[in-house]
Amino acid sequence: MKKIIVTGGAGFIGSNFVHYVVNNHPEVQITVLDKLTYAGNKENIAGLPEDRVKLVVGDITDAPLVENLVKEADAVVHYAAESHNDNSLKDPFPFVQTNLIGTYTLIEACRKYGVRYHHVSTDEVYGDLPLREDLPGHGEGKGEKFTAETPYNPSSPYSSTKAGSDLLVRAWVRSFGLKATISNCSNNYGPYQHIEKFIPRQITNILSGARPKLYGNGKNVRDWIHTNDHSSAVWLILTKGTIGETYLIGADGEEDNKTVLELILELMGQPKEAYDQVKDRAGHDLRYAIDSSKLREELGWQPKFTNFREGLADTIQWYTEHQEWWQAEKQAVEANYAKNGQ
Ligand code: NAD
Ligand code: TDX
Repeated sequence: MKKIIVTGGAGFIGSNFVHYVVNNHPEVQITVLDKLTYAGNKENIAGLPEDRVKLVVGDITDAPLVENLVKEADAVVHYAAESHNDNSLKDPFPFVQTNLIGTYTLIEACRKYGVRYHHVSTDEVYGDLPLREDLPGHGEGKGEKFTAETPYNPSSPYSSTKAGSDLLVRAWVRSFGLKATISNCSNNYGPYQHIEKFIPRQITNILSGARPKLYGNGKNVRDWIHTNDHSSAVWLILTKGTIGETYLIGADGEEDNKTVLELILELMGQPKEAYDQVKDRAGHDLRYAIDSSKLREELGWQPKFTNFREGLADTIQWYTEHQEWWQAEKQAVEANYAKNGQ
């Protein structure tokens, strides 16, 4: 595994993965293929050694470009996507184009040149779970977290296109012998996350003197994982995973949104109630929770960044120290939300 292509390597999770590989696997050379949409930023991978990381600005739906890169590579790790649920509710087309046609273009090239492929996906393909408080035994029983056997049941245009892309990969493995693995991870947090997403939006609101915005009653639960733990899991699956298998990645980090917001407010020295409740998201998934025992037992993976309070404090510090990274976009992102009453 000497030469890898990382699609979406200028986005949030992809760029953290590029940093992870550069820091931990000195023998690996990385080509980042990224369109630099509003969510991609070449600053995210600036300053890395030029002999190890090359950025190609291009679209994963561009088949000739993709083929030219893939034929020279040992593996493709596919992160590029349209990734924000709220955007997918306003305009689903780019999600269909990038998430479905883009994945199709990559797996066709990998099949043609016999290249190893890892598909990065989300727990949202499984739909949502009831809140623990509504379950007998408060959700400790079997079947109350997502596993690789949970039926697909996506809710939003975003998650349905991710689900479709996973199914393309599964079919290419079975029908064409594509050398692929799939991972479905829970909600990531950490540096370089776009300020449209929940945690960075609230931190940058407070830093800008605006009030945080909580959708609905804030009881919705997300299973938070530090993006560095996601990176270590993807590297392990890429190098030690069984072809054709799906691995769920999660670090037992369930928290409801109101609790996360109150923790951000506390860590930033604000009163607990200094936020606005705004219009709920249409079709808002209630709870996600990952059972990652397969990854832990078969591949020996363990998350390292499991102290959420500490991870959040570090993330707040990162946004505080990198205001030039997000400030130019803040007004436009908030104006867009305001149009929707959020
Ligand atoms: P992001 O929106 O921050 O980054 C996406 C990147 O893909 C950007 O750099 C963008 O420029 C690039 N891109 C978009 N369309 C492209 C195209 N057509 N061609 C080439 N590049 C293109 O997303 P993220 O949050 O870092 O998510 C990365 C991946 O991880 C996605 O596949 C997402 O579904 C998955 N995932 C995300 C989370 C999460 O919590 N954010 C959790 C599980 C899985
Ligand atoms: O301002 C906000 N207020 C709020 O209450 C925003 C932006 C979000 N929320 C809520 C909605 C969700 O319950 O916070 C939760 C997290 O929202 P997002 O950051 O938009 O993430 P989510 O919709 O859960 O999806 C994320 O995790 C799974 C990523 O964006 C996806 O790419 C990934 O697949």
